[in-house]
Amino acid sequence: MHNTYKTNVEIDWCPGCGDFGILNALTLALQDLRIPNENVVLTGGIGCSSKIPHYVNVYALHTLHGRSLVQGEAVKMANPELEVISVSGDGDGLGIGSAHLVAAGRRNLDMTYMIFDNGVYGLTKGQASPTLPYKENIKSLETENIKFPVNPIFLALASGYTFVARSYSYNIKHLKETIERAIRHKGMALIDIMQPCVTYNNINTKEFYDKRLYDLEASGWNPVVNKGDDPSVKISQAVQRSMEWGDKIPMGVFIQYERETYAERLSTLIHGYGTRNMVKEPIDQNGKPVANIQEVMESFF
Ligand SMILES: Cc1ncc(C[n+]2csc(CCOP(=O)(O)OP(=O)(O)O)c2C)c(N)n1
Ligand SMILES: [Mg+2]
Repeated sequence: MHNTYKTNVEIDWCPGCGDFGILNALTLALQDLRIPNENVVLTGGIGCSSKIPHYVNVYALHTLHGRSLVQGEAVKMANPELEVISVSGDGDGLGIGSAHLVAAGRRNLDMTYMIFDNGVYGLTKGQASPTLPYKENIKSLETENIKFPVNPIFLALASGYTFVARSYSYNIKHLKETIERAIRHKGMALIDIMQPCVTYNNINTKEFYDKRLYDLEASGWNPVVNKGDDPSVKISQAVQRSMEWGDKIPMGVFIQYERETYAERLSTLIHGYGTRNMVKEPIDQNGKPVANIQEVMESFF
C-alpha cells in the first residue's frame, strides 16, 4: 500500500542513520491506525532527529532547541481533538529540554513523546549528549566522557509518564507496534528509541544493540497496571528493570497505567473545557470571530 504519510521533501540524514527506521515505523503506525493526516500534529525541536516533521505528511512544527514537547502540549491543550506527537533528540529532550520533559509527565496530557537516542548531539558534530555512558570514548570526542548519563526510562517513571517504553530504530516491527500502543494509550507516553548515529558514535552501533537488546515483555514482564490499582509497586519494579544496561538491555513497555489526564482535571476548573472546542468557533472570511467572544469566554470561566 502506498505510504501517504511521507512527504517528498529531500531527506538530509546521513546514509544508514537510525532515523530512517523511525520515519518508516512512525508513518506505518499512522497508516495502520488510519488517523487522517490532517488530524495529526508532529512537533520537533532542533537536531538531526528534529527534522522529521518535514518528512511526515501531517501538520508540523519545527520549533526551538528543547521546545518540541512544550509546543506539542500547547497544541494539544488548544485543540484536544488532535493527535499530537512530539519528537526530540536526546540532547533536545534530556539536555536543554529536560525541565519540559519532567513537567509534561506531571501534566499527563493524552499525547506521545518520542526521543531519538543516539548518545550524541548529531547535528552539531557529535558532542556527548546526556545519555552517553560514562567513560565512553566515541570517535567524535577528544577524551572519554567524564559525565554520568541520565536514564530516560527512570526519569520518565519518576516524572509521572503513564506509558514508558524503549524501542529500537532497526526493529521497525517492534517500534511501529510500540508507537501504536503509545498513541492508543490515554495519557502521556514516552518512547526512548535506541538510534545509532553512524557518523559520530562508533560504540553504540547497530552491532552493539543487535547483540544486547532483548524483548522485556516476551521474557515475562507485564507492564500493565489494572485500572484502579495503585501503580507504585509496578513503578518501583519498572525502575529496577530500567537499571539493566550491560550485556543485556531490555526493550519494550516498562509500564502502562491510567491516571486522570490534564484535560480531565482542567475540565473541573474550566467549565466546558473538553466539551466545547474553542478552535471550532466559527470565523468570517476575514478571519474575524463570528461568535461573540465575550460570551464564549464567559462560558469557559
Ligand atoms: C538554544 C540553543 N542552544 C544550542 C543550540 C545548538 N544545537 C543545535 S542541535 C543541538 C543538539 C542536537 O542533539 P540532539 O537533540 O541529540 O539531536 P541529534 O542531532 O543527535 O538527532 C545543539 C546543541 C541551538 N540550536 N539552540
Ligand atoms: Mg542525539
